[in-house]
Amino acid sequence: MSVNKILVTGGAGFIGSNFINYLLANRDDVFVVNLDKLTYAGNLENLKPSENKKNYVFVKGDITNNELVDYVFNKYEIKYVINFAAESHVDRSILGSEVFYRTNVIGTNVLLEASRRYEIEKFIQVSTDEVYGSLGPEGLFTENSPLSPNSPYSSSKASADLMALAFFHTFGLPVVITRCSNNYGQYQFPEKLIPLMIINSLNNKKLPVYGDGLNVRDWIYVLDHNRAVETVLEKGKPGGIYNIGASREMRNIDIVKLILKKLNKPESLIEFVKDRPGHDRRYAIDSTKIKNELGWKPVYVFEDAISETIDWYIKNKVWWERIISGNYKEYYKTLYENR
Ligand code: NAD
Ligand code: TDX
Repeated sequence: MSVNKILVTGGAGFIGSNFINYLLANRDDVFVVNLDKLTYAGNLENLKPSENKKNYVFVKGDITNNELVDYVFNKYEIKYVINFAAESHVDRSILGSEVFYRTNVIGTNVLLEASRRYEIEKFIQVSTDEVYGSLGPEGLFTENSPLSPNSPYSSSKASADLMALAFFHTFGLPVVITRCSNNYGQYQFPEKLIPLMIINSLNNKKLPVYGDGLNVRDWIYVLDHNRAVETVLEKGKPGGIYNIGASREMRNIDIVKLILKKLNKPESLIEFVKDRPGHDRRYAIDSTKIKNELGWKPVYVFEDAISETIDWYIKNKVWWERIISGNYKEYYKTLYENR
């Protein structure tokens, strides 16, 4: 299949930038338009490997802006949409939820309506395992697990999923939904667990572990997620939902200890702090469907990929120092001081 004009939204963020760099390094049958508002989480430095390519263009803008979105679809004759753009951090959604519903719900609606008008070939809604809520000690999320989101963030993502499916059922828009587990890798914004713990360790700062540290997340290397989205772009069935995961469950405290060990730092840096309100206990993904139906499977080994990720943050101090010296300081203070 030759995929051509692809609109990637949120392509200056963590997963979107890795996706664009991956796609453009591996194929020349695509033209990528990256539409990104450049919020605090968007960073064009992430796209250095792609920025000078002839089959890549960046448009700064907001997915909730109807006129701009229409202009982009029209000008670039968009045939495929991959919607990564979102407010993505649970803790920020607890501090203030409005922008989450605006971007994640209204923004998705604007993109779906434009996709109808321009009769696109496929719309991938990049969703999350968090829409399923929280698991007990046993069991896995399948695509048939009930939606039970617990945070403003995950409820906004679940809302967008339902809207996207409604556009498939009502209008026949070829929508496919992906629900991936927790990603790690290069260019992840330092507010998320793994980069936050790496950077604090490197700076000999306390490592704030929420609650008892026994919450479990199922980790996948970002490039495996990118490969899965590419597979869904080519072969995903319209109206379908695909879970994506690498079956690597870890307790938060074990991730933190692993990082400290790798960096030769003492465990005395760990500080247990007040829990996140409504903190989901455990996520774990069953990705049998995408494996059997589409032939994707993860290829990166956790131990190697986490080491590479830690090395990347060691080598790319300039990248994260610029971030943590700006508005991030205020955010960190609000969330962690006197917690
Ligand atoms: P991120 O926060 O790093 O990046 C989000 C990007 O979206 C940023 O570049 C930001 O500028 C852009 N953006 C935000 N609001 C926008 C708007 N209104 N218009 C245009 N652009 C806007 O997020 P991420 O971790 O890369 O996540 C990408 C997607 O994957 C999200 O939809 C998220 O829900 C989903 N997801 C993330 C994970 C994870 O572990 N990080 C796991 C599963 C699913
Ligand atoms: O300082 C911290 N201390 C801590 O104990 C932070 C930032 C997190 N945690 C815990 C909370 C979670 O149990 O670590 C775990 C991971 O936290 P996050 O990195 O904030 O991720 P999570 O809340 O699991 O959500 C992530 O995965 C699903 C992404 O941020 C979402 O965008 C994605 O949809």
